[in-house]
This record gives sequence, structure tokens and C-alpha cells, in this order.
Amino acid sequence: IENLFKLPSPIPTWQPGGVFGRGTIDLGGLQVRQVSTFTKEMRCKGVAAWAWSTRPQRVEWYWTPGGARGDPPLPNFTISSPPHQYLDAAVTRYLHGVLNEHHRPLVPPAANLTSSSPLQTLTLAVADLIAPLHHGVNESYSLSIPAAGAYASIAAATPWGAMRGLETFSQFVWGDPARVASGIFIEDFPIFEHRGVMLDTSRNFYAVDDILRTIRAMSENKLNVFHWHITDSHSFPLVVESEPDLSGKGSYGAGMEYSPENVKTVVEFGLEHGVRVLPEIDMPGHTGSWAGAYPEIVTCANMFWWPAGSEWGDRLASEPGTGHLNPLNPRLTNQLLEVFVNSTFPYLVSLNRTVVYWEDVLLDAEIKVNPSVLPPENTILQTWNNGPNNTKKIVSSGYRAIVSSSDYYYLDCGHGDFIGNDSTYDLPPGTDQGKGGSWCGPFKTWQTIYNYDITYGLTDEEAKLVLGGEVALWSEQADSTVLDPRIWPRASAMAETLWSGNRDETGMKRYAEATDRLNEWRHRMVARGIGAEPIQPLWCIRNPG
Ligand code: CP6
Repeated sequence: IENLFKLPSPIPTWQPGGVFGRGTIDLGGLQVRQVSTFTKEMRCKGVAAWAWSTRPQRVEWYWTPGGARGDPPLPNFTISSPPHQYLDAAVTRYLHGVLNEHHRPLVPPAANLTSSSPLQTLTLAVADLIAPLHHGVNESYSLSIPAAGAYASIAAATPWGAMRGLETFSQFVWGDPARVASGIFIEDFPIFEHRGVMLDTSRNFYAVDDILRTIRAMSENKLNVFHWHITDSHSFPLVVESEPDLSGKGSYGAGMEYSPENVKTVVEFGLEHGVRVLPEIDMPGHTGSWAGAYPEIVTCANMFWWPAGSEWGDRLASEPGTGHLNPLNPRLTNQLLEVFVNSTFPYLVSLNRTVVYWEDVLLDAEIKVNPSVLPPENTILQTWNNGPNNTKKIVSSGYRAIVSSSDYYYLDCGHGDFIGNDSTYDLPPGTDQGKGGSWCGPFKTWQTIYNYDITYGLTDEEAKLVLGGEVALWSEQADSTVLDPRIWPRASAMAETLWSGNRDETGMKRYAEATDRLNEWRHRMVARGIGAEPIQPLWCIRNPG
């Protein structure tokens, strides 16, 4: 087992043809095929298990020797950067990571050991130090690790781009003792500006540490939006100081609340990781949990809210019934949504805010929201389930879209029903086995996610209105025990698709070649304390065919 994770010693070189020729490599008895073209060499099995999501411009792959085992892997290594409120923390973090991470590659990259001295300094240059982490902020950077000399550099448009560059740099530090790959020049920028994870903290509670770990993993995957679905019908964990009863009566309990300090911690941690926190207090539907504090503002609260000890009236989908805010009158469902949007939207715009609605507001045929009330400049629609052309309908109406379609990006799907009292499956002896229930199945594999083209079928003009995507973890059947493996590495698949694309230079889908890089990346995430689930047995590494 030990040997499996160790770099062969001495580090093998490719024969014949070095990095770029076709040939085989001898890993002490293991024959690994090298593939032929430049593009594939950088990415394919047995060559460089390439960093996740980066966009390489030129790569000649060398290792510069690091220190001896037990020594700092990069003696005297430092990162020099301009001072910045949030970038400082990222620099400290990555310096620590580079010096202490001893990730042993599953597939040793092609290696030409150079005799140049170890890297001494990574220098960061940031063009616009005051750019805030708003939607659409420039995240581009270039990274240069020359084959010789003591200096590497990152030039970034903004601090947020510099964080992306630091992440890429960290993925070029491999092995124990650690070595830095060199002969690297990368110009990198995202295809899509909005690359998110949505987490539902209402159906089940997550500790702040779970949220922070998720945000850290997001930044390591170059994701930049944490869509925090804080409240729903089931519980109201957010402490609102002016309305203490909302969480006081609506949370699952005293230990299962997010205080203002907790929220600040999450937002600040996000900023240190280049991850914007986009909070959602779901309304006007999905507000059953508000009724503990304010039964009079939630319609049919007596149906949707059961004080301790009372009978459950409705066990549909183990939901307490969603409950609807009742701002003006007790009319339910679609007419109410119309009234809600028409009355609240102008207020939000007056605060100089852009609003993200779930797609229903536009796509549900029964809703007649006054179009003059929803100007496209301030309105973004987020897709989930309204049919195969939902993205098309949104952007062809001139609105911007965030894609989180349940057929591709719903991470919770395929984990069985959570209907509490459904007797459909209680079959008498001798009858058919039954199928078992499935909540919004099937399970979405990483390949399903990786292959999804979020602008499929759109004109170029329409495609420009697609801001990006979000994977969504609704938490009826998830909590901290399954958080990491349910998100990772499947969210990594979306992350790469939205950052550098799921196709190679010839336009071919590249998920086959992505497999080995994702496998490598998954192992590195595990080493970094993220419980990402495996995508392959280790056997595949030992028997690369
Ligand atoms: N909760 C909320 C949910 C879902 C949505 N909103 C949901 C709908 C369909 C599926 C999965 C989840 N559980 N508040 C939809 C946006 Cl398949």
C-alpha cells in the first residue's frame, strides 16, 4: 500500500521521445502507454494528470528537485504579493499548503528532472486591487513557472483572479518530498461568470464548519458562488435579531441556528476564498417554518405547522406543506405569487439590487407577473424543472439565466423516497418485488454533469445571457454525514465544464480524458480533508492498460 502512493525512485523519464513523443514508461514493471498528440499528452492517462480546470497555453513538463524528506519541501520558498484584506489570507493559506501538502500522484506525471535550483519565490502582481467580488468580476490570471531559475509569477486582473492562480500553482506541487512542476505557462480565465453550489440548510441542519469546508472545496475547484438556501418550510435556522421568534420558534433547536456572527464568518471566509455568498430566504412559498412565530402571515398555517405533540396532518413528501406568505389576502398559489412579485420587486430594485428568482416566476403559465415590473436588467431567472426548454424560454425572453436543471445538476436525486407513510411498497408475500421509491431520480453521475452543455440549442445571442450554473444539494436526505461525498467530486465536473469547458480543441467531448485527472483531483481533495467519493477502484491506476 505504501509503495502504491510513492513516486517511483528515481523518477522515471519518458522513453523515447521525452514528454512529447509516443512511447512507454517503465514504472518498475508497470508499462504505461503514452499517447501521441500534444493536447492529449498533457491530459491523458500515464502522462501528466493535469491540474483540474486550468487552461494550458504551453507546457513543457519538468520537475525541479525539492528538499529531502522531512525538510521543508521547497526550502526558503515564499510568496510575495501586494497587501490586500482578503488576498493576504489566501497567500498565507497557499504558502502553508505548498509547504505541507505531500500529494503523491496516482499516475506519476511525465518527468524530466532538471538540475535547476529549487523555486524560491512566487510573485503575485494584481492589476486592480480594489475590484470587489461582484458578479462578473475579472478572474483571469496567468501563471509562469519557468524551467530554470528561482522565480515563478502570477499576474492577475484582480485579487480574485490571483486566488485562482494560487490554486493552480498549488496543483503543480506534487510528491513527497514535494516538487514543483516547471516549464509551465498558463493563461486562464473562466467561460462562465457564475459557478455555484446551492446548499439547503433548512431540511437538515449543517454546522458552520461544514459550510466553511464546502466553501473551501469550492474555491479549490474555482467555483465562485455559494448559494445559501438558508430557510425553507422545515426549519428557519437564521437568527434575525429584529425578529427573534423566527429562529426561536422556527429552528430545529438552539444548537441548530446561524447567528449573525456565524453568517459574518461564512461571508468573510467566502471573501478569503473568492466565493461570493448569495443568501436565499425562500419566499413566498416554502415559508411554513415562519408560522411558528407568525401564524397570521402564513396562509393555512394550521395545516402546515404542527406544534410539538400534535398530529401530522399531511405527510406528503415528508414536507410540512410549503406554506405561503399572505401579504395581502388569503388567495393561494399562483395568483398570490403574482401579487407577491408585483409588490416586492420594486422595493428590491429601489435598494439597487439584482433579484434572482426561481424560473417559475417567468415560466409557470398560470403566473401573470406584470412584465413591466420585471425588467431584464434587474432580473435573473434560475432554472430547475420547468421542462427541457426552460433555459431557452428564459433567455429568448431577454432575461439572464442561471442553470441548475434537475436533470443534470441536482445532487440529491436518486437517493430514494422520503415519503413517510407510503404503503405502495408494502407488498404481500408472493407478489412482485416492487420498484422502490425514488425522489427525482435517477442519480446524476459525474459524467452526466460533465457532459451537460448549459447553452445547448441557444443562439449565440441567447447564450450570452446564460451566466453560468449551480449544482444544487436539497437536503431532505442529506446532512453532514453525507455532505462531502454527495457534492464532491461531482461538483468538480460542473466546475471544469463552466471554467474551461468539457470539449477539447477539436470540439470533441473530453470526459474520457477527464477521468484520470478527476481521479487524481479527487485523491488530492481527500488529502485536503474533503470527503470526496471515489470514481474508480485503485486497480485502474495499477493496471492502466
Ligand atoms: N425545495 C425548494 C425543493 C425543490 C425546490 N425548491 C426541489 C424541487 C424539485 C426537485 C428537487 C428539489 N426541494 N425550496 C425547487 C426549486 Cl426534483
